[in-house]
Amino acid sequence: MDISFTLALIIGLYTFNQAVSGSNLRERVYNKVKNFAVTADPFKTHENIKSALACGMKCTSDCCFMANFIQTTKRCLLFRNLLHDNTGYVNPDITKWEQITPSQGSQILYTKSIYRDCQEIYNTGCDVDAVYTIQPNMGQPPFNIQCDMTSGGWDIIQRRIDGAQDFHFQTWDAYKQGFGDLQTEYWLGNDKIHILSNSGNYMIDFDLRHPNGNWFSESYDNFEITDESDKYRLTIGNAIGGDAGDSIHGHGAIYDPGNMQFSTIDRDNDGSGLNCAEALKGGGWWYSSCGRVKLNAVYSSDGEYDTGNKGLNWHNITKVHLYAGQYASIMETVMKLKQVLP
Ligand SMILES: [Ca+2]
Repeated sequence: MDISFTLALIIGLYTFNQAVSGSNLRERVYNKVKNFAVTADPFKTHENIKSALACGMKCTSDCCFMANFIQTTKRCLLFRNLLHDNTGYVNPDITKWEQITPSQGSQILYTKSIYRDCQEIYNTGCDVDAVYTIQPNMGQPPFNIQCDMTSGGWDIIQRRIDGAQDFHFQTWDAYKQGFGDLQTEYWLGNDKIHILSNSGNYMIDFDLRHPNGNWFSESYDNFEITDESDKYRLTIGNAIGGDAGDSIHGHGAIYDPGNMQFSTIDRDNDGSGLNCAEALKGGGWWYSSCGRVKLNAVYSSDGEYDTGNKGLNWHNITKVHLYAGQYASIMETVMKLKQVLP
């Protein structure tokens, strides 16, 4: 590609991008990137596309945030999330459209602006549940997250579906970085939860599926955690609605995770003589001594909370709503944040 054509292409795409994203709340100009990997599959692939500009034009709807045009094959790949480097972080120096790896036949990238959270993406008119890239704090790296758009743009920080992903044996560092698959079961990571929850006034919602099939939920205001230097200490406000019952604050100080630091099987920061994370098969959590909520615990596939402490607990549901004569174990969980806008 000669220089004049490249320039024309850049000007064309730049004009185009300004037109489609001029109303974005967090307009952002990207720089160049040399090494990248796309960590998600494209949600759509167009064949026989004539130009990068035509490919970019395909990325104006369907919650598309990145287009990758491969000149050699004339393929146009559309993504919901943005570029990633090998650590899983979005490269902060990505470009709106940049000719990359010319030796492999030029690929040209086009990305839209990046948003602070799922609610901002939802407010652009995007209502597809998927993995998106957000940047809650402009001074910190962006990251990917599954957005619950069905409920209006919530940031999912934890999700369990069937127990395929272990949560119990994960170390402090694993909880710090995050683990699992953003498409299915995962813990977002304490560093990211810290960044997100400190970038505004966030509420948290717990969605919980009982083995009898019913979903329950409970919401709390003022959710945030400190950074690693304070061991991700939890602030969680009052229960503000839902039908699950208040298992966070409702059972007394010895069970209350509020103001507690995070503990894992290899880091005991709880208020008990035991290591709650290990002794209760509880996985990483903000244990006091110990707690009435245990959503990162060893999964119980039969829906029963057994005598060996195997199972996911939300006391007001699992004890009150008995299952097969035993305590129940929660089958599916979602922990999700949403900014309370002034
Ligand atoms: Ca302890």
